[in-house]
Amino acid sequence: MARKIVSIIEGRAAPRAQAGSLLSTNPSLLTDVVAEVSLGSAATMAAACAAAKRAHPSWADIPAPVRGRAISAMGRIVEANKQALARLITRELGKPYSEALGEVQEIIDTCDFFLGEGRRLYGQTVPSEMPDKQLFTFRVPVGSVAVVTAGNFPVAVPSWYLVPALLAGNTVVWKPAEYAAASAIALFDLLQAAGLPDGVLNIVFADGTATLAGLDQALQAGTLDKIGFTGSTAVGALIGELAGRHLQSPCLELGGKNPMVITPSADLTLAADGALFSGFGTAGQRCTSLGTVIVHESVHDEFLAQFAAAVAAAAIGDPAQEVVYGPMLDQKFASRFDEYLGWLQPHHKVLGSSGVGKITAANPRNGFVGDPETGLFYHPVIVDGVRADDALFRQETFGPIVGVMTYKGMDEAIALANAPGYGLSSSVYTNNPREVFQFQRRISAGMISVNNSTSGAEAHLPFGGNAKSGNGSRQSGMWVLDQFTRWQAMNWDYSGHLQKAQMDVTELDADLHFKLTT
Ligand code: UN1
Repeated sequence: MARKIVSIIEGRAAPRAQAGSLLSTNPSLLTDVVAEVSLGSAATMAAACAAAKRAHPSWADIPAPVRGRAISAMGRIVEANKQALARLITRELGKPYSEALGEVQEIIDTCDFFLGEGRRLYGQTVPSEMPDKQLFTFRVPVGSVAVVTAGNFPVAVPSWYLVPALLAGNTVVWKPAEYAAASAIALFDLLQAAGLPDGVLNIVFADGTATLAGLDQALQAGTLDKIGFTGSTAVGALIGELAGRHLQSPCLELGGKNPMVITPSADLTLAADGALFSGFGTAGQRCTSLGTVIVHESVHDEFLAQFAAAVAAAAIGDPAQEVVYGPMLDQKFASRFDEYLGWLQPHHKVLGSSGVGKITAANPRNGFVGDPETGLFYHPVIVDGVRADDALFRQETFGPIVGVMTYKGMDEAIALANAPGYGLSSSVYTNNPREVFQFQRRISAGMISVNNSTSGAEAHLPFGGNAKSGNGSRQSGMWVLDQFTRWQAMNWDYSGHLQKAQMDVTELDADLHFKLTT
């Protein structure tokens, strides 16, 4: 049964269908409509930001340890609903159920980390250069925050923003992906159940154009203090430009073309396993998905044979069953993936499946789990012989496709790994410690895996990228607090007279020409 979903501002449902509506469908069973979503307009977005701004002072006044208790409750409430939420993610986005459970666990982990932060949120006491004077620092909330997220991690990645933002005393407007609306409203309901006052967390459903226009209106009205965005590099640049005009620095988590370098000393079976998981898990639709394998020429043939065999044998299909991956998230990703397949060239050798493109009765996949005709299922594609000037090498290809190329020396491998100009995740397979640190020092990525896949970041390490992958902002753990708080410095002079810094400082009489006489 399709749930009817509307934006919720200040605890009240926004008027229905201000800007039309859309259906969120099950990508493995397209006849199954999961939700009917009323879309808001730019005015809806702007109204939500104004509501968040109004709610901010009283939320910031609630002591941080009390806000931490709310985060604790969120974690327990999500935990008690783990299976139900995971089932909904599998139905709405086609993520295999075991992965969906992992995704929900990532929210719980995030809450577990930040509930304690409510009793820390440390500032410092700092000695003054004057007597009878003290210096302090405080972390103060930024204010009202808009969080715009993608649907490939429909609840975990949003929680990386929502949980620390709320804990730190900010109020939030969340704009989830429209095609993930049912999962989003479920998380919203679970977080609300922790007792958040009206207006502290608001949710808006809107298309990209209305969202950008609404953010612009809110920035101009002074009701929006920070934007968090996870999505494409192109939209990230638009948001960065908009925020920059108002002297704000957004938190941007964008795309990736994540490399995996495999050196001669690597365990090739381990590398093939890692490449399968990071290349094809979530049908290659993670920001951290493997883009290109850069394998030393001496082990290329052996690695490729193992990788191709693993991919050919992988179970693909019904995400409610034990599969490596299910359908594409939504028709728009399926259509784009069809375009990426157009980048295949005669010099490429394609491996990994019994066909290329959409899996159908006429273009079957050996061992497919379920009925491919009901959904948006695609063959996995390994492309060997990728060259540095191929579009497939240079650009993100959100979907089940992995390029393979060779290198001769480590300098060349690292140059190729950096060449596409992204910088999110990366991986190196080696048993040579020297190579690990060579790679670590020179790779442009924000995240490095050693003998592990490019995916699978833990919820308390800094997550984020550089260059086309982001503006250097980091989420997760203590690092994300720098996104949602600002440092405030205070000095308190209780000497009773004006003491001028730098000028009235006591000087000790040092003999700088002193030499030992030996
Ligand atoms: C994303 O793709 O936006 O590291 C996030 C991982 C997950 C998160 C990915 N824990 O693959």
